[in-house]
Amino acid sequence: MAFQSLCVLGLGYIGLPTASSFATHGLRVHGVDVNEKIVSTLRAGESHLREPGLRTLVQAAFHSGNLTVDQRPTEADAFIIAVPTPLLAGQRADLSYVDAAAESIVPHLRPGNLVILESTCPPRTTVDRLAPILARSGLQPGADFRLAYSPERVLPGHILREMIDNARVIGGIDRASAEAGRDLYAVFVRGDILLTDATTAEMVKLMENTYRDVNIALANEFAGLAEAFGVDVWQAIELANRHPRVQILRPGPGVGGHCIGIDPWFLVEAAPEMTPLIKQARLVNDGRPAHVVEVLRGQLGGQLAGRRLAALGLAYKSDVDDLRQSPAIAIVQALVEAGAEVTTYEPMAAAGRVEGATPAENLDQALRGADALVLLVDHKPFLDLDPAHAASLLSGRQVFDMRGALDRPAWRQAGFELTILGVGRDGG
Ligand code: SAJ
Repeated sequence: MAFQSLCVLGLGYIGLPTASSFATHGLRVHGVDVNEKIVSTLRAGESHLREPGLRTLVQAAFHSGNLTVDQRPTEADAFIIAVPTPLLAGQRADLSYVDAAAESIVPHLRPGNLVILESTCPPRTTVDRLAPILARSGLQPGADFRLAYSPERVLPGHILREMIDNARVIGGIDRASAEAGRDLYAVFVRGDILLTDATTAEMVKLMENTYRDVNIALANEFAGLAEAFGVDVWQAIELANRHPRVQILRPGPGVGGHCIGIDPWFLVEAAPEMTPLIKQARLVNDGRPAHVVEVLRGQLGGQLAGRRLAALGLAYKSDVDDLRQSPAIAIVQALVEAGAEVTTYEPMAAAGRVEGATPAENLDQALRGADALVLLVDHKPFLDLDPAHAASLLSGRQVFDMRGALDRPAWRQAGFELTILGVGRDGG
């Protein structure tokens, strides 16, 4: 199948680069976002998201004359739905954005069209939920139009490269739908394009992120054990990973972002009695911010009230500007609640704020006069921080490395007492 025009619904971290890539590859692309502010920002030639290379790509897409943006969809050869699927209270998937996007397509759907869902969804969403909504057009999925599920799999911070190079799974409601999906993505995807059915593709996506969540939970549990047994977990992991069939991930202050901390719940919600391990991993990772707060409390003489803490990083992981479900934010909130005087600094998202904490405009401002430095996110500028310079600004000499990322000898040399996540009293 050949495609001339495309409508992309949702212009977030996935929809915007996807729409822009198709536009720079010659398709006429109509990008849709219900948020007026996002549409006007894009029309002004700016990107509302910070992701390496994205601004340049979006500008190239507009310059090509192939990209338009609006709050409403239009007719097109193909539609891609890339809207969020957040969690509701009670850890249930919120599919209202998917429903609304599908409903907005209905009046524009024509025979021969292709509809692709990219949003992460519980198993069977494409077949049991999306197909019936689209059938309200009077057209039958499969017989009159093609319908497929194709999960995005890109890593924030590396989206542009991974969107092109990663293998892409396309699950059709029938073979012709999967093949139509392949023909569309082959426009810019260089990785393998693997065809399957829609529900398998949904499961694949959930399995990938659940696999990562469970493995991070394991690393976090090891970190706790190392703290209890006087072991340096970072050294232990490095040694264990020399085994040819072991690859332990990194412990940390928790799992944030819009994907890994959410998607496993879609499986738990769908089959609670069949997912004790998946649920437990979620609980382990969600318990990490509280653990970090206890580590700080313990090292600061059992008392957080009145302590002046410089909290470095609010994003959910290094070198991204995304603050969604960030464990760093949960930790700062808890420290503020415990009475600590917290100054935060987030170089990737200047607008990042936590109620009750003081946002600093730069690193020096964050450090000046603080009793302790608390590294919550391993952003590059923090790893490049010169300990001697930090010593000239901080009042106290305590450093909490909650990512196991700092250069220990350099910080100790500058006179700091280090507390490293996952390192017991005798370790490190
Ligand atoms: N984290 C750890 N230890 C690790 C790895 C990560 O504590 O060893 C933490 C991070 O600090 C962060 C969270 O986990 O808070 C998630 O970070 P991540 O880099 O593992 O993943 P995401 O959420 O940025 O992107 C994931 C990716 N999925 C997999 O690697 C299986 C990406 O490929 C998906 O496209 C993305 O979810 C998504 O959109 O679903």
